[in-house]
Order: sequence, then C-alpha cells, then structure tokens
Amino acid sequence: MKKAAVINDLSGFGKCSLTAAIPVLSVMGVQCCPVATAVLTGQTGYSYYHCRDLTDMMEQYTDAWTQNQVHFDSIYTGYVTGIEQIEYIMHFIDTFRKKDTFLLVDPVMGDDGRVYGMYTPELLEGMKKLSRKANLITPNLMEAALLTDSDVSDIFSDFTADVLLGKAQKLGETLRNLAEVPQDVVITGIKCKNDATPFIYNLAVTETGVHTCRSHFFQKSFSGTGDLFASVMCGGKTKGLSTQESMELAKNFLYHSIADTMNEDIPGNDGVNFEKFLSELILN
Ligand code: PXL
Repeated sequence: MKKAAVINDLSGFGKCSLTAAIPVLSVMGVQCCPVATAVLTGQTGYSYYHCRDLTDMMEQYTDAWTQNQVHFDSIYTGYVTGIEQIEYIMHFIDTFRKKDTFLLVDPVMGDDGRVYGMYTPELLEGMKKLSRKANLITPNLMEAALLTDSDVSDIFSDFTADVLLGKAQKLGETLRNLAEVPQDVVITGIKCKNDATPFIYNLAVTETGVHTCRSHFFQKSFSGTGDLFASVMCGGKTKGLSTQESMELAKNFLYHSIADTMNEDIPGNDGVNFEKFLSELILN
C-alpha cells in the first residue's frame, strides 16, 4: 500500500488538518502516517482553545523512522506552529525524500485577508523555502500573494471572476517559476462574488498549461475546506491521478460536503459534513 507522511496538527474540533487528512487518504487507499506538529483542543478560530506544541517530538519522528527504515510515496505538510518546525521539516524531507517521493506543501498561513496566529515574517520566509522544494503546492489566493511578496490588499479589491482569475494565474506562474523542481501550483478557494452568480474557483498552473474548475459559492467559509482539498490532491497524486483529475475530484467532494452543511445551521468554525461523501473518493 502507498504511504504518505502527513505533517500537520491534530485538532479536536474544526474538522481540519489531520482529522481531514486521515479519513481522506484512508478512503483513497493511501496509508496516512501522521507527524503531529501540535495537539489542540480545537482549531485556532475558536474563541477558546489550548495548544500543545510538539516541536520537540519532530526529531524523534525522523530518528525512529530512520532506524525503522521506512519509505514514503509522498510527504504532505500543512499547519506548523512556527519557523522552528519548518527547519525540522526540511530535515525530515532531506531524510525521507527519495527519487520517487512526491512532496505536497500546503503553505498554511491564513485566509480571507486574515493571517493565522502563528504567522510571522520569519515563518513566511521559511514557507517560501519549503514551497520551492515541492512537486505540488496548494496555497489559497492570499497565501499565493504572501509567497510572491505581492500586495495582499490587491486581491481583495475586485471579486469579479475575470479579474481575480487573471491575478491568480499570474501568482501561480510566478510561484511555478520560483520552484527548484518541476512544480504544479493549484491556487484554491478563489471566491468570485461580484458576478451575477457567485462561484468559487481553483486554478492549476501545470506543465500542460492553466486549468480552472469552479463550483457554486455558498457565501460562507468553513474550517478545514483547504485541508480537505489538499488531502484529496495528496491522495490523487499518490495514486497516480493527474493534477487536473485530482482537482476535479476534490472540487466535487467539497461541493457536496459544503452543500450538505449549508442545509444545517453549522458555525463555520465547525467545518463541513465531509464524512457523508467520503465514498466518492474511492478509487478503482
Ligand atoms: O485549516 C487550517 C488550520 C489548521 N490547523 C489549525 C488551524 C487552522 C486554521 O485556522 O487553526 C490548528
């Protein structure tokens, strides 16, 4: 069975990070080997939460797994608590990345114009270095702007699809050119709200060109949707699907999960009803 090392946190509430990655990878037939960056009572969007930082365990993962001679088909990184963890992740990658190991970096730093609490300028510099090593990155539009030193306010000035997709494509191309290896860039969750019908797009810049897919935008953001998207991308790429095929699968899975959640009055912090739609991800 294919194995993915997933470097991400474990949050008790919020249906994000590892609680998104583990079920998604499992149903896609990929063994998820978690490297927990932190354990939280709930994701950081909640008014009250506690966080136990596990930076001091990261070296132990590399140590034990080296001694056990493990092999990963993919490495997928997500939420980190700070710059120090990025240094350990670099070491982890140097140790376990072989010729055939696929590296997905989801440069989690913020969304919708707000950076998360762990964000610092140093973290951004670390995320840039890490992102350049990846075969695939999945930033949202704001993270793409941060990674390219672009003006973040510019992506919140006009939400018309033509305008926003043009900006996303430029950012994606810039990022792809900065990479140290052939890299696909998928900019996720591009919310276009100024048109007659609101759509949320994903835009991929790949070797075969620029590809977009879209689905209805419900005008509400939910915790964990970026993590679910990246997890499906990880599973798809690990199992040999193309970036476009993986993106399509992720988009449909998220559309159904979000549409179902919209039928109930669930706070955005609590995440989406993805569990009901996991069977869509079973690959033959
Ligand atoms: O979904 C991104 C994410 C992951 N992990 C934690 C978070 C967030 C976003 O807020 O707080 C702990």
